[in-house]
Amino acid sequence: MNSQSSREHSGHRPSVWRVRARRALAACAVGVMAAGGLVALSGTAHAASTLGEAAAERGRYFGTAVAANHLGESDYTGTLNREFNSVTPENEMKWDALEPSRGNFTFGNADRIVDHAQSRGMDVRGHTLVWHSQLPGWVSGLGTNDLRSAMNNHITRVMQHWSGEIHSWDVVNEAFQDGNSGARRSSPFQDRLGNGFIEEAFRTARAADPNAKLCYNDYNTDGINAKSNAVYNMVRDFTQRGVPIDCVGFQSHFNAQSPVPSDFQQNLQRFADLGVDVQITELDIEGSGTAQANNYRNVVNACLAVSRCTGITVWGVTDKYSWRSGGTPLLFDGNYNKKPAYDAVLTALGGSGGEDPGPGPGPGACSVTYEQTDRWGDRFNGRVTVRAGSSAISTWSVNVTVRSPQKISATWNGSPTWDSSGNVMTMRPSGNGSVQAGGSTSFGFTVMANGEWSPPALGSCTAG
Ligand code: 9MR
Repeated sequence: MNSQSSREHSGHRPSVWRVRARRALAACAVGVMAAGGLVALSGTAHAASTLGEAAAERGRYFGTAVAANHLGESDYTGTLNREFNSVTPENEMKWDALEPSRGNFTFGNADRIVDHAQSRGMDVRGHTLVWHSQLPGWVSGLGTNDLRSAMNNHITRVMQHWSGEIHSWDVVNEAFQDGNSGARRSSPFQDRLGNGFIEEAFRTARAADPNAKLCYNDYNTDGINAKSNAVYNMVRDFTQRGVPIDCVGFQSHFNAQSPVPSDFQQNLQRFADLGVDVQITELDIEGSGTAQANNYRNVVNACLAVSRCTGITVWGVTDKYSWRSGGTPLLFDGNYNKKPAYDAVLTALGGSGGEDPGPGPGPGACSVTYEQTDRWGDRFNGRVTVRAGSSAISTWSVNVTVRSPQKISATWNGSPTWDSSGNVMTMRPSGNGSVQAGGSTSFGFTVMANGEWSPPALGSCTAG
């Protein structure tokens, strides 16, 4: 069924704008808290405790690939709704799903995902319009003129169906060969329409939905190599000639054979320097435990270090449904438990814990939580909340360790001393340090990043 007209008349308008407005308000609230300096908090401090919320506080989205047939599973949807603020349909927007025979469009499964996302205020990435894979046989069988018109018709019909509702579209996917040649991949589009098919697809896409960001998306382009050089040269050529392109997607499927490259950040940055946004679009990393967590942390830190890296999407909610069936590459295990990689990502984003702090520490003890309250181009503010347990404490101390070359340039609401390296600050109360049972107090500080944006490490709280 062609549901285009029903959708166009259903009054759907872009969720994107609502999301933007909400994020602006949230950022503003954080700024006001920070500007107020200060404060003895009572009750529990609020740190971003989900991936989406933490990423939003860093001006980015955190998304996941979603499969429509899992939306009825409560753990799946519960995790999706709680943690993520962007979705990419994993297969439902591919050519074989949307136009299985010429001119017959089937939008139903993809609509379910878009509707779900909109009802929760999530962004949607569109994936993907022109790709050699999951391409129905009827397309491969067309001659040159027919193929050109089928490609442009497909782009136009699909983009207009969700006009204004898709944050970014992967207009062309995986058009370059694997390996080291930097050459184009053979496909019906490449073989019949020649090198110009990518440019033509982007021009058609811009006309079809001027509100969508238009991305080129590929894999094994995450580091600097012959393939990413070829994509880079194409994007540079497009930007020089005014061919419409807004973003480049780096799929970031990593495993032992294809590890996170050490020049990942440098590669993202060189594309960003061309004047396009960069996005991490299909992140998954095989492995487990600390090693996997460290790899995820490196990827998040690379994105955070590049101001035009606008968001990260992991390629699935849970290991249970990953396309890498044996690889446990995602942030939630098969039972939807958070993995160490989850904690690493949340912490790298400046979030905290993710867990309810619960009833708090016992008598005569205290606990601490950290949150980033603001960030500028060269520095960020952090706040540590000290919470008393089930009895009052008369004083407290906490170690805060920043990572060189970071330096703490200012503090408030506490009396600091430093170790000889200058990286470990011991904070004690500046006056009366008593905190009533179950109550809390907080201190704050400014960290000059000097290029290093990881959050400080907190020692445990010592009560007096
Ligand atoms: O995750 C997708 C899997 O369910 C499909 O069977 C597969 C078919 O090609 O595509 C997977 O997603 C791919 C994505 O669309 C493009 N980049 C590589 C992804 C993993 O193969």
